[in-house]
Amino acid sequence: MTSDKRLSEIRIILVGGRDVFGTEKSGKSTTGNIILGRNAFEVGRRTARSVKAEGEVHGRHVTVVDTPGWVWCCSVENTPNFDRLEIMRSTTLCQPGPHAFLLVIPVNSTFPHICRAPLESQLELLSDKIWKHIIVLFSCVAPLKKKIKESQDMMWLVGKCQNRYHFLNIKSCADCSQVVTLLEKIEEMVAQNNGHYLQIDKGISVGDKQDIGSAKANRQKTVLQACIRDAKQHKTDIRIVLIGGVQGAKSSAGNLILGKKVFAVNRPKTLRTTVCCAINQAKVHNRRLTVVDTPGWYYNYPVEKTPEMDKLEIRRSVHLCAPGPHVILLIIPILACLEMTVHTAVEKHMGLLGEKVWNHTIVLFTWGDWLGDTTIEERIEKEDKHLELLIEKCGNRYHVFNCKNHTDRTQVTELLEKIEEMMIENNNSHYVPEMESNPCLEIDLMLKTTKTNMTKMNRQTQIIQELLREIKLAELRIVLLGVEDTWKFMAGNRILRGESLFPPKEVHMHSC
Ligand SMILES: Nc1nc2c(ncn2[C@@H]2O[C@H](COP(=O)(O)OP(=O)(O)OP(=O)(O)O)[C@@H](O)[C@H]2O)c(=O)[nH]1
Ligand SMILES: [Mg+2]
Repeated sequence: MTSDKRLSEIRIILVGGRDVFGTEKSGKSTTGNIILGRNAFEVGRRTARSVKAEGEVHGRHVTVVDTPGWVWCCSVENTPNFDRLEIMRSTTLCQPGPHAFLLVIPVNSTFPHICRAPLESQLELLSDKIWKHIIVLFSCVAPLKKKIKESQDMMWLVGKCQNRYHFLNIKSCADCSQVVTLLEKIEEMVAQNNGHYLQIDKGISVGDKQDIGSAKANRQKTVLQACIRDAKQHKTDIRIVLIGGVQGAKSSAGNLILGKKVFAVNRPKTLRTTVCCAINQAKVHNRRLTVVDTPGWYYNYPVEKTPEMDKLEIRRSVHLCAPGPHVILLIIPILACLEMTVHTAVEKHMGLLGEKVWNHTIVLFTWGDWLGDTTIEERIEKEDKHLELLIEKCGNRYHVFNCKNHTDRTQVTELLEKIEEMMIENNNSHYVPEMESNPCLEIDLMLKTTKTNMTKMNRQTQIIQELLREIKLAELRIVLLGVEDTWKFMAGNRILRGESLFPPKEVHMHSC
């Protein structure tokens, strides 16, 4: 590379998502540390805010900004506001503008087709001209060019960036040459952009962060006042119902509360794990705890679209712990975004239990590790007003769980204290289930009908399978029909991931 392309100063923003059910991190902070040649960014926990670090690197002054990762398959609209704002704030940390965005992806991860549109929405939120300034950085332990070439989606991504990519061996911090080559690739890209860095017009001012402070203080005060009240009075028997959307960590929270793995989490090859209510008990901190786990609903589904069986199960949950639960824990994963449709779905599904349920409900935020160094109060402030309204509906009661951390039992004791305070506010009364119709009888009837239908369906599947076995096709084109995109996407993905009985050799998915 010619010396006239060399820059005295380089400003870089690291961006990328997280695969929540797979490898998790993309490796942005590690990448930043390798570029700067020192431990400038914390790698032990999630990066929840944009952070800047700088240093002299191979004769250039290099500024690196690390940013929070979004969930790869979530578009901007489904990303919590706090994360969105922090990603946008990254640009204000490298004024007058970044020369390069490094889109960090672990080379071993899959980047499925469904992540394309979310990725575009996330990046284009920063600027519609951003693609001219991106280099795909494959974090790896060995360059795997073949792997990229084999993946249509990776090739699409590299193509979007005009074939700019770089392999960074994250296990080889001592190898300076890989950083020098990366800096040269950035300089090459800047030269192609006529020496320009990216001028951002959509960024937010750093000052935005300041108004978080006072609101946070107010909220913490309310929580503190509630905590002081009667904190020493322990109840001996507490009945708990867990309720919330699918994959929100209901079962994980149940296991954390009971201190043992009794509810199933992550059943392989299923879209959701808990399909009917389950009940378990344990003695915890001198209290006898009964926990009922329930099937979840799909987050933005109106209650009318939730299967009748699930609705009955949700209603049955409060009957399972007779005479009624002391608390309903409404599970909200921190990585979810609570906008209008989701909010309505929560209210309507909670409504299945009756109007009085709110007096006995505590919001339990799960995925506490997603907070990084931020607090839940900061995030509530930045989130859509619907989340605030929902918490208000629950008498401003909320708590945070990191279900991955089983050693920190204080998160459970603090929750139990909050439950006991709420019980005192409710004059020690538990929630009394509405008795007009008995969901248990309704479920019995439904099960009988379902059994007959299943027998019919199994026979039909058998016939189709036999037919397919006889006709050997080189190519198989399938049209998925149905009302809801989510279901079709899920079914499509299962087929494309090779979970079907007859996976075609080469697969393409088109949406109409
Ligand atoms: N990082 C992180 N992952 C979590 C946490 N809690 C749960 N998970 C993961 O989230 C996924 C779903 O957890 P579950 O407890 O099965 O969630 P659920 O709401 O019971 O799911 P369904 O029964 O399928 O509706 C699992 O892969 C868990 O390992 C958490 O606090 N942090
Ligand atoms: Mg579950």
